[in-house]
Amino acid sequence: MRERTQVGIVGAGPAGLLLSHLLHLQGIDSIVVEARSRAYVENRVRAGVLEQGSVDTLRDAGLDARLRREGLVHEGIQIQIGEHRHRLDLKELTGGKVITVYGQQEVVKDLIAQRLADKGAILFEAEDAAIHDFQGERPRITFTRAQEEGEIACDFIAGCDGFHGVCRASVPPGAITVYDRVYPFAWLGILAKAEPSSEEVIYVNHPRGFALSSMRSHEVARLYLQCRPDEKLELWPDARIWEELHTRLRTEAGDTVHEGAVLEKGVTGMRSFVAEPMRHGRLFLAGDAAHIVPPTGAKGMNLAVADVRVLSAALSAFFREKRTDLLDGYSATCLKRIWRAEHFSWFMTSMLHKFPNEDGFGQRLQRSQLDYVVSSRAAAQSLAENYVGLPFGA
Ligand code: RFL
Ligand code: PHB
Repeated sequence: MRERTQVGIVGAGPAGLLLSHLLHLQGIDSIVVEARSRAYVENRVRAGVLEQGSVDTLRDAGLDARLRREGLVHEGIQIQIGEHRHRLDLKELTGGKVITVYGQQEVVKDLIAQRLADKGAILFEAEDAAIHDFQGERPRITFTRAQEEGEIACDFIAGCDGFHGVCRASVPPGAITVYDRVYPFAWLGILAKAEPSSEEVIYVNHPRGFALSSMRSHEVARLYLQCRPDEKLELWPDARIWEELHTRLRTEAGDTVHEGAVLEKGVTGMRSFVAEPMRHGRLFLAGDAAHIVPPTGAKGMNLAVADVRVLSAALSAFFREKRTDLLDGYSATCLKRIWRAEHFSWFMTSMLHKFPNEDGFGQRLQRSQLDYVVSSRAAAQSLAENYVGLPFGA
């Protein structure tokens, strides 16, 4: 199979799929090449929090019919220190902004349905994808699918293939600078058919380690526990997970955790990572392919949305008006938002987790920061402004 398209996209996560749709709205054609099956990408449980700007982007792109019906609008979050919960009124602190809880896999399902309804090409189960000649005028993507060799000739390649993808790895090492930090803990996450502990997302700093209570609906809870980076899931039967959740989410008012059938269980490592620049000739990296944040700030999917918003506008200016300035500015424009999110995610992670081997000085600094965030309007306002997401163009 040999095909030609304007933009060849590697990866059908939120970044690749949304880019394909935004380009379609501008009359630009693309082909998405994805290693996994449709069922796999639609059922991968990941992020849950959409910033206002991401919701607006999905709405403007006509993708919000189900999001409006099923998304849960949250006007605040809770920070729990020991057994005491404090509410941060995001809406009041940010002059009216809110977040929406809607699973990443639901965003992905909506995007795939829309691309297929628009006759968009998504090549699932494409193995051994490789990218070629992106330093020249005629880049190519090759792959194998159903035992057949495939090749896509394109004007540009969008590397939307996540942290472990092939696109970033195809850039000569000397051309990329990596900044990263690995944290000495991970998250054990479950999805459970159970009533959430609260109507809002709760971030807990507990002497036994961090915990997070979130949800996907009024009947499905999403819960996380800080664990060891090399944690073995077999050591965590459901009963042990629930016991630990009861302990860490307990408040002065008592137990707040409702148990239910565990639908999914997994361990997620925590790291901060940025690869600069995000453009290499005619290759543009977007989303997790270029940067990772620890999930404590709920920024990963939102950054993926922001990147492809910038990229689709830049590609559109190129195809319509032969303008190259927006493509030239892509990396710098995105990196400004990315570094703010990197800082915020590192800040939330540092403030909320128990660091192994932390000395008394470090523990007291952390406690002081927590007390400051829940008692000072200025500190709460800064956290809230970052959490709901900074405006585009800022
Ligand atoms: P994805 O979603 O990883 O998609 C990349 C796609 O590329 C495919 N792929 C390949 N295809 C072809 N050839 C290859 N060689 C390929 N290699 C990979 C993959 O199969 C996949 O389909 O990247 P994208 O689109 O950049 O999206 C990024 C987000 O997925 C990620 O940042 C978020 O999930 C992070 N995240 C959160 N982000 C938020 O904004 N809010 C949250 O509340 C939030 N919570 C989270 C999170 C991530 C978590 N985990 C599991 C890492 C909570 C967790 C637990
Ligand atoms: C989630 O609902 O999965 C979630 C919420 C907040 C986070 C991370 C994940 O910071």
